[in-house]
Amino acid sequence: MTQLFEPLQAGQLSLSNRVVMAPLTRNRAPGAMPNALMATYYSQRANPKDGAGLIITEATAISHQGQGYSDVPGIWSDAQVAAWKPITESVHAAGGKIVVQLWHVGRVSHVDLQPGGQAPVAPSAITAKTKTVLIKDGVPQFQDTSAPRALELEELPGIVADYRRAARNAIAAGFDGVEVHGANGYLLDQFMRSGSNHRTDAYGGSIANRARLLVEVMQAVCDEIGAGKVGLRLSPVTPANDAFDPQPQALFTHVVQQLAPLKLAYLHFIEGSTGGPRDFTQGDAPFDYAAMRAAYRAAGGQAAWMVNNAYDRSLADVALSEGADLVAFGRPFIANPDLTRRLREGAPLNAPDRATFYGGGAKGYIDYPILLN
Ligand code: 8OZ
Repeated sequence: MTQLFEPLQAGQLSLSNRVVMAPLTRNRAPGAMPNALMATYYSQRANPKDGAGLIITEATAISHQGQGYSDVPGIWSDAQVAAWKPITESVHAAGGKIVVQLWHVGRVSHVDLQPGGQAPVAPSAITAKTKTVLIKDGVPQFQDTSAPRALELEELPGIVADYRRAARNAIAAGFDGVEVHGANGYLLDQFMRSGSNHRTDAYGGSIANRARLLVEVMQAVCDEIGAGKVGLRLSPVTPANDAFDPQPQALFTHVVQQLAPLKLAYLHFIEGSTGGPRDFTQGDAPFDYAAMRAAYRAAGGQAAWMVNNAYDRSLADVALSEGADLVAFGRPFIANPDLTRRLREGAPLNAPDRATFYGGGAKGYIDYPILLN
């Protein structure tokens, strides 16, 4: 028997089913301002029976400095809080639950997107071998990221404070909670992994030092809004955005053990390479997700365990039977607002159109059909 369509209490989040809409960058928020099109998009996917038990928004910048792509939304200003409100209201009116993903891109940015055209910031001044998306004259273009500068030790409390403010803003905007983006080679992941962190202060070197910023951010966010409204996304072995560490098992075991006392709502793992092979490994040995979860539970961690990456119905059922609590679906939710119904009924899925993933308007965004009758 599958549990996929049964309710779950994850911290303070009361979810009507275990199908989660994964965070998906769509680049339809010019000026970093949430808008009415986004309200339609999210509320289409919020039906408690046919849609997501939980919606995680697209990655949303906690500060102007945290921006790395054209037309992604932010949640640092009062105007942005006001603009998110109709979105959370329409999701709630449809019966859904929604958390906002809090994002600082670190070095995955471009001077054109930074305040005053300055260099992006990073743990160390090492350029990421990756691309960002700049939209010029309405056309998305992949462009090399700019050379970053290393953050000063004195600047790190300000980064933590930016996460804290974003969490406070999220609650003011009507979100049910937040997910901290600790994955995919962005700032917090850059600090955790030795490929991007060559610091010699208390935030570099040992695993405990490299995990320090993430742990401080999680504590601050939990302190601000309550841990039962907080989730975290991690991607232990992804190579996304030039992320690399030779010992991911030891690193992420330490991270989850540090988080165990916090009483988070959920932990969210991208298994393998983001949007790519599930069996991708990096570092010293194949990654053992079950061992990491066992270490977290042994340390007293009670958060719901969310899994992601290339799941379908049968893989989801296996994961739930083996101890996962929630399954996040990304690309299938782009093309199927009623994904949960389709999974339940074994109905065919609409195929997503890659050409409209990043940027544009209603096309490929709010026009995917739901099943009739
Ligand atoms: C795709 C394009 C741009 C950003 C991530 C926020 O990978 C992203 C992202 C994905 O987490």
